[in-house]
Amino acid sequence: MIAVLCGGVGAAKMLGGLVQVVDESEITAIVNTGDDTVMHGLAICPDLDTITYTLSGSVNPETGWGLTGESWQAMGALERLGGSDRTWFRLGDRDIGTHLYRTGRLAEGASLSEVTAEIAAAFGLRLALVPVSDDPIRTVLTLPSGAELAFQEYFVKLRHDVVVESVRYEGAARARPGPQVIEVLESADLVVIAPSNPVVSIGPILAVPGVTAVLERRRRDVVAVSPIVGGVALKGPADRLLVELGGEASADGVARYLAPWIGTLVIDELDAGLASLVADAGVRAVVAETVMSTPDRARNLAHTVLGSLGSPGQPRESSSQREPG
Ligand code: FO1
Repeated sequence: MIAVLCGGVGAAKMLGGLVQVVDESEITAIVNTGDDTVMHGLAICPDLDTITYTLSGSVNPETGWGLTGESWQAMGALERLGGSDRTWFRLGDRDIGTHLYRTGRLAEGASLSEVTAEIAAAFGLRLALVPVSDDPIRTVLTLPSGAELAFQEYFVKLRHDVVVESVRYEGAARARPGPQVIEVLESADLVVIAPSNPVVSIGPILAVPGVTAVLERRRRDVVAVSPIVGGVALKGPADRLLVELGGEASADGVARYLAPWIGTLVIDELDAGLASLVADAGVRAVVAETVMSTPDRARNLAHTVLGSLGSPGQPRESSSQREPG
């Protein structure tokens, strides 16, 4: 069984590659909920939905989130009533159906894990899609002025075009891991950290009590894919956030950021020259084509990730691998 720690778009593509090479039922996706929000009273879980829509073939290919072939009647009606202050976060008519269902089921007393499994099944998914916690976690970004932004205000309303001084994951310290999370991390043959933003997508997962303890223990079985290629994030603000929070926007910067919890980092061919710096961080570097611009490339990357720990019985450590400290 393979456990995958997931954010949104990059993780959805990675999962799309993995399901081409292993049976979908062998995969558990443990998903960030720090981006979750309530808009107009509706419970919205962008990363869970992005994965559901992508794997079911119904994601909007232009945005990577939301549904394909959407209409926007509800947003138009809302705009007439409340103006753009109410419609900066765009909810398509069909997408709203998902949020109505989730909100209704949560109000009936179902847990987020239960509702997520129901939605995933309705979209035909066979993998286990699990929120990292059923308790609310909210990523909050603090600006140099001291002002605080909820994640979607930062990401969508301000188009992540502001300098961030610090990030916190509200609620994470007291959040209980989702029902299967720790057990899956303990028993998985391999734990994959998808090429998602290390700060705002993977960070909230790592902040849930119990998660890092398992990863530290199982570090040699944990492989991450760098979301930074050639010094830039393929999507979103990962490059700027890493720098703003005192790290570096590079494959080796990702290695140093994740070093306590990963034994291997898959880095892009463009960054092959950084492999020794990754090794200096105590992380084994595997060089591959990591940009998943087509389903074939996602499948190839999945092969690399699955093969990165070597075959059973084979030594896992290459000469460039060093344990930290
Ligand atoms: N991203 C945007 O850039 N603009 C939007 O209006 C927007 C709406 C939206 C609605 C539902 C949903 O599930 C995702 C949505 N996203 C939107 C994407 C979302 O903000 C990000 O993909 C993630 O939170 C970051 O992983």
